[in-house]
This record gives sequence, C-alpha cells and structure tokens, in this order.
Amino acid sequence: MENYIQKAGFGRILDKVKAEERLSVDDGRALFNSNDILALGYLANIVRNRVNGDNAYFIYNQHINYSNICTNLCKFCAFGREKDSDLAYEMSVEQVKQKVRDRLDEPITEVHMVGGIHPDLPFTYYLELLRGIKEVRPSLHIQAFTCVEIAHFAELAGASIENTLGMLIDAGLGSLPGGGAEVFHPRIRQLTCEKKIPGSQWLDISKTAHRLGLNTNATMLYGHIETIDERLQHLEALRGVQDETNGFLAFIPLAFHPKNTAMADLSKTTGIDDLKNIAVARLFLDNFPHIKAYWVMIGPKMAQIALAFGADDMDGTVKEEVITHMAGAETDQTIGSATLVRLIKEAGRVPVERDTLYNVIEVHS
Ligand code: V47
Repeated sequence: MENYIQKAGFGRILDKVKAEERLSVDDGRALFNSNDILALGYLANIVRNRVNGDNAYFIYNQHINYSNICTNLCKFCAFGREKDSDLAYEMSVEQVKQKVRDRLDEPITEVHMVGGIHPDLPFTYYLELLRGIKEVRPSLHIQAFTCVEIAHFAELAGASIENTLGMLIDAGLGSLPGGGAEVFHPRIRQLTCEKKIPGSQWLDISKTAHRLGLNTNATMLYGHIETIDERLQHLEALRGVQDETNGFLAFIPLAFHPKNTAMADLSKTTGIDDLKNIAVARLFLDNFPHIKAYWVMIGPKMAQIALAFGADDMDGTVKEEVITHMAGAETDQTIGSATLVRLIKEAGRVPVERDTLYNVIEVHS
C-alpha cells in the first residue's frame, strides 16, 4: 500500500503522517484536490488508529429544537422561519419538558438542543429550559445552544459571554454543540449568512467556553459555494484554537442539503466529497480527539464507510431530527442503537457506547 501512496504523489505526506508531523495548508490542498480516495483513506486511517484504535463511538441521545423562529434566516437553512410564518413554532418550557418525559423509559444520556435566533424570547426562557430538563431527568447531559445562540443570549442578558455561560452552566448546561460555524471566511458569511456572528466571534466564544471548563464541538458546512482554500482556512482556525485550549471534543463536517433553501439550485454533495471532508479533517485536525460521521446528513451507509476514512464516531440515535430533514434529508429521523452497533461491527470496528464526554458506557463486543 505504501508504494501505492507514493505513486499517488503522497509520499511526503505519508512520511509526515507517520512521523506525527503537522500537515500544512499546501498538504491539505493536495489532499482535497486528489480523487484518489483510497490513498486519502489509507492516510487518514493511520491517524484514526493512532488516536482511537478500533473504537467507533455512538451515543444514545435525543434532539430537541425548541423553536425555528429566527432573525438570521441564512441562505443555506431550510429550518428557520420568520415569526409570522405559518410554519413558525416555539415550544413552551412545559412542552420541552414533556418531550423529555415522553422518553424516560429509554436509556438516553444526552439532550442535544438548539434553536433559531428568536427575536423576543427572554434570557430567562433559556435558563428555564435547562432547569426544566434537569428537573425531569437530572442524569441527562445537556449539550445545547451554538456559539451563535450564546452571543444572542449575552445581548439579552446584558452580560459578558463569560457571565452568560456561567449562568447557563449554573442552570444545567453541560457542553456546546458545534453548529453555527458554517464556513468562517468572511466571503462565505457575507454571501450566505450575513446576519450571523462573524467566524472570529464564533471562535472566541468557543475559547471562552473552554476556559470555563465547558467542552464544545465544531462543524463545517461544506458542499455549497466555498472553495478548498476556504475550507482549509476554517480547519486551520479550529486547529489554532484547539492548540490554545484543547476544549473541542469532536469535529463534524456537515454536508450541505439544498432542498427548500435559498440555495436550492445547488446540487447535493457526492460520496467522494463526503469521504474527503472526513479524511482531510482527520489528517489536518491532528489535535482533535474525534471526527464524527453524522449519519443524518450523509446517510448511515456512507457514515459506516467513513469509519474506514478517518471517522471514529457516528453521533447517535438522535430522534426527531428537523434541521436537515427540512432541507431534504432522505435519512430516517432516528436510528436504533442495535443498528448502529451492526453498522460499526460490519465496518470491522468496535462499537463503543459513550456519554457526551466520551466516557465509555458499554463496549458492544
Ligand atoms: O448549525 C443548516 C447546519 C447545523 C443546513 O455538535 C445545515 O455534535 C446541511 O450543528 N444542510 C446543525 N447543514 C447541526 C449541527 C450538529 C449536528 C450533529 C451533531 C452536532 C454536534 C452538531 O446544521 C447548523 C448549520 O451549520 N445546517 N442548514 C443544510 N441545509
């Protein structure tokens, strides 16, 4: 195989990967520009095995999207609605609590909760959401609110990011999910989500969260109008923050779904690009412990294959996924843990059920 890698023109990159040397943006560009997916997979697998061995993680989780009302209305998003839209919704704290209550008989360990940038819900609503969920099921880890929501809450609270996060932590917040990162480059933000906080602010909020002991995730929305260099700049910025704080748990490349968005003229991502984003992320983000193949966006079959291309995590049972399904995702809204175990085993990996912070709950050997 090493001969094959040499012939594919990746001899120097192979040397670096084996020597645990950091890849440059030029290396990343060469990887993205190659269609030799087997060579990319071989390289990414070296890092994957070094960092995570044969483990492939998943979590028993529940997604709750408390409201789709949003003032940002990004062009790539099919979920957000204006307040007066017929399709707008907002859940009361009691409704969110009921969603948690409805599933008390399942071994859920995490609630993943995000929503739009709502024009007039008060800061206390978000604190009550957290307290309410904890009241119904105290053992749950609440992974909630992207850095974009946190910036909005700080304005509502008239407080610093640090103090806002402090109040959310006191109310039960356990970690931040990785959404809202999109592509940090100002060109992409201006063309697709001009009202959203700049990439630099998203990164600063992540850093503040890490300083407070809160772990977070990071994403990149790929497969729309971004260039390879804009992807690499995004990855480089994340790698830089991780060098400083070591607070990111996982990176999740998010495949753009165009249906029902203002960018519906674009096509869906291809399998090769999905695998490339996983593989390059694994190689380039040498300081990230986990690379997640989010089955909701790339489909369970592609996520299974991604386990041989650098990914070590399939996310989880999810249930009631809305954001991607509004944008035309053809995957189911949930997946059983038995199916996740089977997908992982047939990929030749060891299924490890984890909690949010990657503590092992059960090894399904
Ligand atoms: O913030 C919006 C993106 C994110 C579309 O942290 C779209 O573990 C594709 O962040 N096509 C929400 N993507 C999902 C997300 C996530 C999912 C799973 C796990 C984690 C984690 C995070 O989805 C949004 C936005 O970046 N998004 N519209 C679309 N049309």
